Amino acid sequence: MKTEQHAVIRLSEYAAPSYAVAGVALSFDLAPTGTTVRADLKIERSAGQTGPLTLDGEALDLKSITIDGQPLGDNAYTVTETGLTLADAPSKFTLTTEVLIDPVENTRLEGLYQSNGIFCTQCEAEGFRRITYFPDRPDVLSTYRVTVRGSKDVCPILLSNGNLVEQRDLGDGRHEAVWEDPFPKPSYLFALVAGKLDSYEDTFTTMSGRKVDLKIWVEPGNAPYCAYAMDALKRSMKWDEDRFGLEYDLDIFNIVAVSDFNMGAMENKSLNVFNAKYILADPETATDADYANIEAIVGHEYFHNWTGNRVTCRDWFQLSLKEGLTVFRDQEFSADMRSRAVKRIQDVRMLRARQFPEDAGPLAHPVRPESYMEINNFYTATVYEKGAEVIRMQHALLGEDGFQKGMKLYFERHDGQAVTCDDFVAAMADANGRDMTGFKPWYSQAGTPKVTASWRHDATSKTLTLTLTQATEPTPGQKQKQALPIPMRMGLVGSDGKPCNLILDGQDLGAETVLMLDEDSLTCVFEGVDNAAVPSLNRGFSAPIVLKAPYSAAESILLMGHDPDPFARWEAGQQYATALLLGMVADLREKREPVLDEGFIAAFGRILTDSSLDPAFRSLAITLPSEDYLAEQMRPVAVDEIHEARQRLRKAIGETLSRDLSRLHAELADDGRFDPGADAAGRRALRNTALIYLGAAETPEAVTLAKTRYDIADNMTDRMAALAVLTECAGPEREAALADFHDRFKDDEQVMDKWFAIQAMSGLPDTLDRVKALLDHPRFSMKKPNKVRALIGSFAMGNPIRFHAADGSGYDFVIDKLIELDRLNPQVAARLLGTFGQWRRLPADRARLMKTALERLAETEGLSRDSTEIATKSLAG
Ligand code: B3K
Ligand code: ZN
Repeated sequence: MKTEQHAVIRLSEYAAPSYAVAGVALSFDLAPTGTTVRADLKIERSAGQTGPLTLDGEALDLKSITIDGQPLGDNAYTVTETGLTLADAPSKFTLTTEVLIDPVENTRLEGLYQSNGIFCTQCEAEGFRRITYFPDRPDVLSTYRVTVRGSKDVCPILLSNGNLVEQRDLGDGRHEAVWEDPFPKPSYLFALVAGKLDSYEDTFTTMSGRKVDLKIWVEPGNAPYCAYAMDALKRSMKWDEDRFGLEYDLDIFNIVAVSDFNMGAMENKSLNVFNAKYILADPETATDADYANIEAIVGHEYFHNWTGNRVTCRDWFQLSLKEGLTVFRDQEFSADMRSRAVKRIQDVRMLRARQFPEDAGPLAHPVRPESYMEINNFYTATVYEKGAEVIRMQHALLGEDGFQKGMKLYFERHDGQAVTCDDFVAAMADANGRDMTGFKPWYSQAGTPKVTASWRHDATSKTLTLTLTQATEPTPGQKQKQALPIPMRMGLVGSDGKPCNLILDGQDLGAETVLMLDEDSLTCVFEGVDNAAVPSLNRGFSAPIVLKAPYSAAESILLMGHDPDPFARWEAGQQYATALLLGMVADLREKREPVLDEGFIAAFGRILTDSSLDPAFRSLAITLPSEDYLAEQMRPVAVDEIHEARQRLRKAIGETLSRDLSRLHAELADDGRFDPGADAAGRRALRNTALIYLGAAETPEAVTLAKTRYDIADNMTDRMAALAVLTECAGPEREAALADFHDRFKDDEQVMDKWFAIQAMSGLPDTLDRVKALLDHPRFSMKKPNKVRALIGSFAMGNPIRFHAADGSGYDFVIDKLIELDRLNPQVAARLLGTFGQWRRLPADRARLMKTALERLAETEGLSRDSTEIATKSLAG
């Protein structure tokens, strides 16, 4: 494998930039295959710095270069595939370059590209260097003046960051717009969009009374689908004022939705660009999960205006400085808008599904990584979601007031700067007069700590002795692990179901406390415990750890029914289900008939019918842990038995609770008026979970019920739930529903993604053949990331039983497509490739097949840096 050609970048080698760029003037003459970009950069050597001036630049065709208007001789500069170096640059000068770029050929979707005829940019992390020569690093902050020229027909709308300062007709069928952004920003926040766009408009008045024009720009005809995103934006703006005291800082805020985008969205200053999937919604085409995602992502990008844009990262190793913090902020926003308990459960499920496997696999890295080959590979669940947990623990340590004091100091000190994670922790510490040094290893140590709990009740002394022990497995490049400070929020639930008072060293702490496990082990003796109380640990998931606690079935049932913390109630059910399912897996492997635990099903039934509980919570509480989660709990992973055990338990629940499920299904029918709010969505979720369990019983009545629900559905949530049941049951109803769905939505780009994905995730044996056939569907294209993720990504990541087919056909198929995709869009290819890192966890036969497929990709001539890094680490780790 040719890894030598890709350099490794290290945090330890960070050096401040030798030149500053005080001002940038860009002018674009837009044309699909030959756009000219002229850049005038006001450059100044930084005090005390020596050395040549190196500007990054890739895939640029340099047409001219001058210093202070004087053309440069050929030996005054050198141009390579990655940049331009000026050996003897003066200490203060204006550098002017003119380059030609090709937006149409740009299938990487980094830099300037076209999506459905719309010009658009994506610069984070290092896309700006594909637009012009520039020190493309986040610690070079400049003000930008951007002139955009384009055809009035093809590009009636011309947008960039900041304020529109001039607009004129050029008389030759072209026009120009000039935008100025008064806030200094790094190049990764630059954006330009031009094309035929409709707008959906509104205004927001900030807390100091300034009126802000809000515009969401979409492909023609899509404006009616922007109402929810606009509402989410206005609520985000208000929430950031109310909770964080942060006000928007310009008079205009634009969002553009495009069809082809490498990720969810991008927080460019005052010109956010979104994957259309996270903007467009109406009840017929968007599920409740889509609505929730739109709210969260619109919030997330908006919140970046302060956490990311006003204060940015010094270098890309500090990515979590803005991402972990902004995820924490968007999670809190959604929690304040919806049910806090439900949001917390969803976030933890996501962390366990995506981040825990990452932390336990060959790509494990700390929240603040120490090295990378390709930075785009580090927009990970660890940097984002674990990063948010690291912020959440600081919030818990300092309390809301203390945390807000820390945020205030952070902005006082660093507004307009590019800083580090250490600067953030220092602001938190200094604002609260606390030493937080001990907390910092959470940023630098990879791996999920495992905390083992044990306890003993002594009836004579009326004490309960609780011991907590922590250990973290080695991760690639980090053999030695240290004890981390683990805040463990906990309580004791008496055998009568009532909370006990916690008395430690004679001190009454009330019903709940936070223990700090900051060494290998901690033992606490709770006094005055007169019955065999059960510890309820890591309430609210106070620390991102794996907890191993020896609960008996009866103890789990007690916590499921009585824990005052809703997260802990949910967790008790999940852990009970996990133990039960893993027992069934062991039985299946030993060819024994698995034991189905009736006590467990009865406990599920009690939650199902407990009308005092929020329906959204009930829906989550009766959902079994995923196959991937179960796989995480065992080595080697018994892929087939996990699937089989889960199917059997689902079926048993469906059959045993069929009366309650049918009754609930009938009771929860809505009155036909769609409301996207959390309460109505919660009722739909519970009703559809009931439908899914009834479907799991696989009776003809269940199939008929699902088909009827499909036919009469008046919203996408219900339609998709019914379709999900049907796609698991071979037969005419399934084919009829899939054909109907296709006919209804074949012209809708976003909805067709759902149609591709649901077929790719079907557990039926012919799924791979179907997926292969769908590659030829006119709507499918390897150049469209959403389509690739829907069809190939859903198969590789959302269909364990078919992806891990024993003959290796699933692996071979996905690798073939990733080799093809790597040439078009390395970033998206590398993202999907990560799943091949799990080969070591599999039984020998599958491990060999998966590894062989991965090796085949690794040896491909001309493989991108992105995929090379993932493949190399996955093979080595
Ligand atoms: N900051 C962008 C992600 C950019 C990803 C580049 N590979 C979106 C976000 O986190 O808000
Ligand atoms: Zn972000």
